[in-house]
Amino acid sequence: MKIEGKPLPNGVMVRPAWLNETGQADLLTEIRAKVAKAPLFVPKMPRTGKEMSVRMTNFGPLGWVTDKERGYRYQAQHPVTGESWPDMPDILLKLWADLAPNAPPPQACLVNFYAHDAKMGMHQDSDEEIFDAPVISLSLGATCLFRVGGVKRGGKTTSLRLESGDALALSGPARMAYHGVDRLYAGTSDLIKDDGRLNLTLRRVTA
Ligand SMILES: O=C(O)CCC(=O)C(=O)O
Ligand SMILES: [Mn+2]
Repeated sequence: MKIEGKPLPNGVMVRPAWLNETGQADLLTEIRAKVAKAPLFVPKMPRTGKEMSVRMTNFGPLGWVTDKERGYRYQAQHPVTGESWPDMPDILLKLWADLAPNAPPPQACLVNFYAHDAKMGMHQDSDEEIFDAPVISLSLGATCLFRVGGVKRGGKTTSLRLESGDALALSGPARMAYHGVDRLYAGTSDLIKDDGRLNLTLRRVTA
């Protein structure tokens, strides 16, 4: 993790190298087996149907999905296979317990796959029914430039590099902070081929 300039906004917490290299490789193996049953799909923007640049799937009782017709939502089934989502890897439940010991367990784990040229626009995580639990994520593979601002769109932002194994939490005053991924850096990790990146994002959805 390397912060570009300014300090992190209140409520943004980074745990550099939360997961070591062996743990990252083991988690990737586990993710591959689960993704074989719940394949990556292309999320599409509500109304316009524009494709997002990440490919995604979910683990856990609920999954976040989006399509042109029905927009952003949580559902218990994979939109293509109709099957329940695979269970969350235990190490991610440990991550949640470590960083959010007082919060109820996470219900959704978004799995975002970034090819070398993928990015994610600035957005708030706001489709949950409750916002008192943090959003916690783990990065694997290529380093990315992550950007976080305040709770209003267009305010000042801070950029930081998230490396493979780094964990990030948005909690309290930063739970509704705008954030996004501006770019990936080639040649920063050998974990995922062709400079790819995976982000696992854990969220509590209901009270
Ligand atoms: O890839 C990341 O680090 C961020 C992912 C994200 O913000 C999301 O899935 O809502
Ligand atoms: Mn987000």
